Parts: sequence; structure tokens; C-alpha cells
Amino acid sequence: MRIGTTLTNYIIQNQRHIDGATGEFTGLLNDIAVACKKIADLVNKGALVNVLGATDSQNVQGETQKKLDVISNELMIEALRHNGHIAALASEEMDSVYHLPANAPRGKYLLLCDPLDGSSNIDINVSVGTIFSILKAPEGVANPTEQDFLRPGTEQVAAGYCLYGPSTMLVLTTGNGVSMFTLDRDFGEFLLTENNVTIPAETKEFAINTSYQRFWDAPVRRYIDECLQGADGPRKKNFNMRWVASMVAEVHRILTRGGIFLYPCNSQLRAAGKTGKLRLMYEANPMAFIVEQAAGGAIDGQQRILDIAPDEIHQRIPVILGSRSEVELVQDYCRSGKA
Ligand code: P6P
Repeated sequence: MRIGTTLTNYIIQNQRHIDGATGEFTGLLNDIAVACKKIADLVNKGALVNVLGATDSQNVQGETQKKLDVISNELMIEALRHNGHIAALASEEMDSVYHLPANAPRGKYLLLCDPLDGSSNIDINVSVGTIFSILKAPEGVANPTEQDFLRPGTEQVAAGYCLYGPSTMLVLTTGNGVSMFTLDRDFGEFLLTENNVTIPAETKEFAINTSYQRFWDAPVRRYIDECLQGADGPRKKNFNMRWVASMVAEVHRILTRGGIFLYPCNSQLRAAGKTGKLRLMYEANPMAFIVEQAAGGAIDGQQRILDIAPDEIHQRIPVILGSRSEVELVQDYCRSGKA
């Protein structure tokens, strides 16, 4: 009877192509997978284990933390802090960089994560996910600072997400294409179910929260209006719309059947002093790495997300990603500024 390729075997097989690979990278991804399996278990049990609902605390973003936001963050730390594969960790749920206990061994990687993205969907039983990004740690630094994390997305050594949906799926890139693994709960292993994922260059599906339409900049309004005009308009084809309010679910749909996801900046966000909603370091960068590795595009409207030099760990940016021809069209509109 065939078992299939487990995540661990896949990483070991692929690690052979990485110069100087010491097995530490495999250990790190295994730790992340363990955390994701535990989070998947709690997400799946929900009310049965009293993890739904909100806490009375807010994160650095000023957003009320769901119980599972806090628990998922704690599980990610617990899975990593004693195993010697990372030197430090940054998370959406923590104001500053997490430093390992003094007696914990230090590894050669930095981990950034959104432990539970889309958590507003938890209480309504809609898909949520964990997003992670891996950078090389500075050599010989026992407690890396925020500055050590502020590297452009092109320096990521790996990125991925775990989608807690009808299936629990872990999607990963190490810079050599995108692979998808599905959790077999019977024996607790992520098994390879899709390799060399490629996003169709063309699409007829867009994802944007249209409740902000009155705040959009002209180029975004022009792009969406043209999609809505359908076959009678300049695009000469009808479009479908989706909005899950869970970036991991949106990106997974786009990896699976194409599409474009837009979370642009707008006049309302700018009035609140924000440069976007989504965070560069642990949402946009990992998703941009994955999407580009699957032949898609990922921009902030003007430039490639992966080229952005970060200013601070919780920095927000506009995000437009997905089927390359659509992303390029939006970029043309944004650069020309024409309505
Ligand atoms: P809105 C979830 O809170 C999130 O960060 C992304 O996962 C999602 O795409 C977006 O925000 C949803 O934002 O404004 O539609 O609630």
C-alpha cells in the first residue's frame, strides 16, 4: 500500500539541492507543521473546546484579538522556542520581536508569522489560515532585533501558509516552485497532493471588498468598473466576484484556478494614517513569494511587493496579486493614474 510523499520527506529530498543544508531547515519546517496541525485541531473542534469568541485585549494593530489568535500565537512559539531552528520570531500578535529563553539554543533562521489570518471568520465557521515567512538570521547574534527582520521579500528563503478549510492544506515554496500538502488526519501527516502549482495568466474572477468603493483611487475604480461592464465593456468578457475576508482562502483559490485579489490603499485608510490594511512582513511578502513562484504577479500598485525595503515590522501596504496579465493591467492603470 502506498503512503505518499510526506512533507518531511519532500523537504529532505529538496534540501539536497540547497548548498550547506544541515537538516536545520527541515527541522524548522517540521516545527511549523506541528504547530499548524495543533491549530487545525483546535479550529476544527471550535466551540467544543471553548476557543471561539474574542479576548478583551487588542494587538498592536488595535484589533480585538480572538481567543484563537492568542492561542495560535502561543502554539507557534511553543513549537519553535526550544528546538534550536530559529534565532527569533515576529508575529502579528506581538508588538515586538520574540526573543528565545536565555538557555534555548539559537538556530540560523528568523520566522515571521500571522498565526491566524482571517480570524474574524472563526466564529462563523469560515476558512482561516496561518501565514509564515522565513529569513536567514544574522550570524552570531543571540537576540536579533527588529532591524534584523527588516529585509526585502526577495531575501525570504521560504514562505508558506496553512489553510484550515474543508481540508487542512499546507502550501510551501522554498524558491523552487510551489507545492501543496493535504493533512491526512488518520495518521497526522501532510502528504504531497500538488507539485509545481501554476496560476493561469488570464482570469475572469476578481476579489475585492466593494464596500469601500467610495474610497477607492481612480485606477482601482477604473479596473473594477471595467470588470463589472463585462462582455459589453472594454474587457469583452464577463467577470465573477469573490470576497472571503480571509487572505489565505483567497490566495489558495487563485493558486488553484486563477484570479486577482486586491486590497488597495484608499482615502479612508489614508485619513486614518494608514498605508494599507495588509501587513508587508508576514502577509504580503510570503504570499507574494508564493504567487510569483506560481507564475503570478504581486504588486503594491506601483512596484513588486518583494522589492519593497521595509521600514518597520508591522508596516502595512496595498496588495494586488494573482493572474499575471490582470496584475500587469492594474499596474498600468496605477502608474498612469488615469481614471
Ligand atoms: P476586510 C483578515 O482580517 C485580513 O487581514 C485578510 O485575511 C483579509 O483579506 C482582509 O483582512 C479582510 O479585510 O476589510 O474585508 O474585513
